[in-house]
Amino acid sequence: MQFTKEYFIQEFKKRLNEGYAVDIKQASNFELYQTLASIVRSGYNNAWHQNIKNNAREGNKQAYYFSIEFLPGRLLQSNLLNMGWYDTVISGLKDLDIDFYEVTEIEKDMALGNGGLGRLAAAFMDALASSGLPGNGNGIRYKYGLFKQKIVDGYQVELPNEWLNQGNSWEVRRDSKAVDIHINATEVSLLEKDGHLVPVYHGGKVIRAVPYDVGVVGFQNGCVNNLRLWDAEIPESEEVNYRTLDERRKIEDLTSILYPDDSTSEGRRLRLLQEYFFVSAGIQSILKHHKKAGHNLNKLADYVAIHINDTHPVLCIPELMRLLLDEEHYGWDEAWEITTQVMSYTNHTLMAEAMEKWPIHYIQELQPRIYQIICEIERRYVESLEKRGQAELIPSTRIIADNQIRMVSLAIIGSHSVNGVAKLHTELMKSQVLNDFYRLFPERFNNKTNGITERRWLQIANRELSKVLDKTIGKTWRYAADDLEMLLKYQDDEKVLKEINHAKYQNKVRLAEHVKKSNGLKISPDAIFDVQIKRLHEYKRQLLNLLRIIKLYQDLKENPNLDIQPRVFIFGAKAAPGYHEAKVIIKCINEVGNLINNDQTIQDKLKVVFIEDYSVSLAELIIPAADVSEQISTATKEASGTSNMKLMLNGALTVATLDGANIEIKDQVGDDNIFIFGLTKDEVTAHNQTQDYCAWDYYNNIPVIKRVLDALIDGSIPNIQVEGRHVFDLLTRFNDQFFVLADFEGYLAIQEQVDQAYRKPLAWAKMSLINIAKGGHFSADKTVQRYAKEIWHIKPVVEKDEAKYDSYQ
Ligand code: CJB
Repeated sequence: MQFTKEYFIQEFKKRLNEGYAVDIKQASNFELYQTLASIVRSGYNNAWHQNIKNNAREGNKQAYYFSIEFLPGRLLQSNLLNMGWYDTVISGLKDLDIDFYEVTEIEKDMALGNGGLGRLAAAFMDALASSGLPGNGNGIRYKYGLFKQKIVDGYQVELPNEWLNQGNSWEVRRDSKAVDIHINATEVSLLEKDGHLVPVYHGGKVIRAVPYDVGVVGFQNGCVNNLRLWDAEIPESEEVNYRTLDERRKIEDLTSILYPDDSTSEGRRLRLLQEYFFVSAGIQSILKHHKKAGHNLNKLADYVAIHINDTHPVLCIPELMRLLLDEEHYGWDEAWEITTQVMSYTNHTLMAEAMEKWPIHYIQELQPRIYQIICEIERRYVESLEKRGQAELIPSTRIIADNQIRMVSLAIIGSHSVNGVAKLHTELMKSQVLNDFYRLFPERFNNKTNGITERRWLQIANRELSKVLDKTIGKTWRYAADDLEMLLKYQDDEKVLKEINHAKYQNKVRLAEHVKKSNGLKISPDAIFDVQIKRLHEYKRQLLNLLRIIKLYQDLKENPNLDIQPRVFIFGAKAAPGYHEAKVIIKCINEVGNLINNDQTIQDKLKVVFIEDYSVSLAELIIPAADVSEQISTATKEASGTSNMKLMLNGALTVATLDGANIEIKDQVGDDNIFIFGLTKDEVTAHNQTQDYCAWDYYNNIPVIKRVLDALIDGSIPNIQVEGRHVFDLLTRFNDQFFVLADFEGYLAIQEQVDQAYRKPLAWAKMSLINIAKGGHFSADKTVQRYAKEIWHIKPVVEKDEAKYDSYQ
């Protein structure tokens, strides 16, 4: 049946009455939201079901993306858009006198991730379905999502984010697909059974993993994939082994928190258990499915590709080996062949401290059989290098060293593909950090530059600009992001440029209204909106931005008539709860903001806004309103970045170091349409090699640096006695690990160029237009299509066919 407005209205009224026994006028936004979500779900359930059946019937090879984080944000609008129902629903609700956008605000963000890594995983889910590719997610259904951030007296305070309190409209619990996982055995012995030696676990306990599936709706193609998130429960048969509340709570804890406190050994063990839990559950369920479809496990790689997103799911490798060896009785060589054909791995960071290493005894305690298998992988690996005459590469690449398991080594040794997430990142992987592996397995290494979903970031988040695009270049860009390039023809068209500026202005007004409500601060949409939104990390250098703000403030105090473009500095950032330095920086940003925002003498030329509780939904509000995008990490440190792509797509101009995907953005838009500064990767590498960097020299010899740094400790910024000193020490006594001072003058100079450029609205709009036009280059659809073709070898199973979601029951 055709999904018409009349049909929708009738169905909406009916379901609202059935579900809540209320009239529209009395219904709460929550009731309206639930009713709407139920209609949307019914609209894609059939396609979802058919998709699962088709894949099984046709024996389509499927990819399984294993990730400890998924950060989809809200799903109502994107599902509606992808189903092609968006306009019909908005118009229907309008007839019912319901404000659609107000209703969407009720939905809690699905925030099962910290930042870029989790958001990328969610973007890939959307892009896979939208490309008609059979690709599924496998992760954890955390009871508490990423913590809720409050700013109290300038400090970050973390509160639990109980996102499931009112249920999750998009999930379906699938009891029949539950699997059991044995952990904490004290001993493994071998027993003969049916002619095979079978390991028997002594001691320990069994946990039940219950999947909650979320349908991932493709863009107007009828393809609905599966995001499977696992919850931990106590199996009935095991109840007696969990007698105390404490023992029961341990199982609840397993899937409670996204990132357990890793400053304690208990927290670290819990994290490892989480990793094994979702890996084992996922692999067991894949094998079950494969066998149920009647396929032979020898042919697993013809039907299944398993992707290891960063090192957190690396236990996939020994777990698949375990199941093939112990349950399916394969010999080692065959099992290893199958495993390496199936597994592929993405590296997302080269920061040494982020490379997971687990103490041997943690893994032994968790699952002694897994430890045995890792030891055997290691033994055979070392032996193979000795045989190949490459024994010199053993120490740097082996899996077990210093009583620790190096997860990166296990990932690379056990996978057929290893990729980085931007050209520079992959080059650094190959030439520096993982060079010894590259020498051993050059054919495994490849690059897959990250991507973003234009649908969410442009079509949904930036309706003003979308309208301008529709009017100017037609609507094909909504289906094929590369068509945004058609905009280039209009780069000198004054009318179009003015419309782009006007759309931006409207988005700025919207953000300003939010800031008034959330921060009680009035900001002018005429000022430059200068945005830095990302996790708070020293290498991302929010501090560099802050030092410049202090410098501008000092200049204005000296000369209140200084001719600068008014600027609003907008930050959104969460610090890891245990990352002290990052929290200190948040405090400093907020106190500098307090000082500046309350100083009448600078005539509103500067404002500093820290938007608390940064999230995907807030990003949807902030990004369309940004004029300037701050991508200022120390070269070599940011693997890729993805906010850089979202911001350019929305017409913000990028101030960037030559790091991560900034380089590819520059290659796309050209040197004239981006503001580049700072040390290059070679300069950073040279400093690191020669250890010649001396931060004190910058402090002592460059007056502007001395003046700014002194402000941190001389009381001129109130309320940061401790934190200001801490930051001062980081930048001087601890020798400024991220070269903030080395890049400071270059940063000031480039920002001066930004200031000048903003004075010419049409020239600015032209640069903005070029960025928008080139934004399609970073479509996640294209990225996953490359993964599909070059790594997973999966093919589209659904072609574009808008009618499919219209078969509404
Ligand atoms: N990244 O968000 C995370 N978490 C990690 O633990 C490691 C890396 C980020 O991944 C993004 C997606 O690939 C990258 O764009 C970003 O540069 C990286 O920091």
